[in-house]
Amino acid sequence: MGFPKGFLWGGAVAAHQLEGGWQEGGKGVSVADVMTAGRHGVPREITDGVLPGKNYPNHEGIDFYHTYKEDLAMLGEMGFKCFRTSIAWTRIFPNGDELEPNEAGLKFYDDLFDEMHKNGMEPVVTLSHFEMPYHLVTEYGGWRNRKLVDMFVRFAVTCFKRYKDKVKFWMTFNEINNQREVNVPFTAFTNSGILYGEDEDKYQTLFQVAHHEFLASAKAVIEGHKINPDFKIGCMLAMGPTYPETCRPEDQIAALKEMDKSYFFGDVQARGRYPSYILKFWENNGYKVQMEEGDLDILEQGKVDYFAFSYYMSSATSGDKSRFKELQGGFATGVENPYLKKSDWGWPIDPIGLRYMLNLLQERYDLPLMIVENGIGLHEEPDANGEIHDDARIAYFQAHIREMKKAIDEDGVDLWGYCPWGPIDLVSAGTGEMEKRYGFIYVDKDNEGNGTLKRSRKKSFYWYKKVIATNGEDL
Ligand code: BGP
Repeated sequence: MGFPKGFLWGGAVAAHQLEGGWQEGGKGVSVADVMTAGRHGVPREITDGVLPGKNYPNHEGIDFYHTYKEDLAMLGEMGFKCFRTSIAWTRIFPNGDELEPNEAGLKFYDDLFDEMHKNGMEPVVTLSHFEMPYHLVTEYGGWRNRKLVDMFVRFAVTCFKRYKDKVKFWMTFNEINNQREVNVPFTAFTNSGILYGEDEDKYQTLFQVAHHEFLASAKAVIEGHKINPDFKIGCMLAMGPTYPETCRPEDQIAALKEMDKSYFFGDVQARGRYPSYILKFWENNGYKVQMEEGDLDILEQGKVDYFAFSYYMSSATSGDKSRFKELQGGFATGVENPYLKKSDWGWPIDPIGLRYMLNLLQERYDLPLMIVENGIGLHEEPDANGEIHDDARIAYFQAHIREMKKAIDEDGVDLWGYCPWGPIDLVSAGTGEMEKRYGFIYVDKDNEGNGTLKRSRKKSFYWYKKVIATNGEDL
């Protein structure tokens, strides 16, 4: 009973949110490098290239590019069994359209993966985590352009071949469904390198972009398995249940339709075909997705081996749209759930929603699952003794891990691992702040970029260490 032997306890980060070294080792400019720091409630600005006098937090990150040895040693001290990070596409192909990779970039990840193994961690690697070469945006129009499929596959195959004996767990695109709200420029830009035009039919573009990404992902899965049949290559979606506001049947249908917007991406990647509800939606609304002969076979052959997802919150909806409000810091609309408390950034906290989500995914896909992000962003300052007593974080994780355990013990869910987001404080993807802290390890740096970058262990560091040591028994 409890967590299975070999359960992958770890943590998750993304290259652009912590590495820094944005111009080192031959790295090219990525989309993350042209986004300024925002603030809670103030979106990040996407600039046309890198402009002088602006604050670009991802340029330095937390300097992990130079400090990864010390940082991995600290995470190793907590007993991490795995570590999820991404490969910055721009370190390997600085512009994205080169035919030959950049050796210095490849070498950096060789060393990084070696260091993880040295510290007892299995690398869990995302190929595209909210970043791509900026050149592919300016020259090709981002994922609107089918040419990106082959460029991504070249990038993927280069990584698969180089790291085939060092990395077993892969993911193609981070939160591929986190662009379904076409009114949020940030997610469309980071995931697809596109900014929608004023008069553009955004859904038409979104579906075409998604088709290209599905193809790229499926081709990567097919090629990856040829390179190493033991690879486990997963999809990665942002998932959280949408509850109906009441038991009115209209609310139930609204909730179901809302969930379909996310399932759509998982259905294609895990079931290998476009689901009937989306084909009908296209037909009814006159959307035409351009496909070439053989595309559908590629999707079918390139099904993923496991389903990875991030879980931060649930949401709620109603059949009556007049009840909708802007929620979660402007990132979503829906109705308030009066049963849940919220984080400082307005994200509802719902541990039971995680158990519910695990069940929904297990039933729908019947694949092994991996929680590759979960956590709470908090405002934190060291006290007079330089200590951080992050009891709210401990309480958050205790509650979520308890529900994971029920999903395993009582519901029969096949869960491979758990990677809390940002085990070391890093740059927030949504706001670009340092102030939205997720870590077990504190990093001395503020929103303006001031600070010594010194690392220190928070109270939760010792707590999570104990959780891992007891395989989730002592919470
Ligand atoms: C997910 C992203 C991560 C991460 C996390 C927390 O959507 O995959 O990159 O940043 O959200 O979000 P934020 O950093 O905006 O608090």
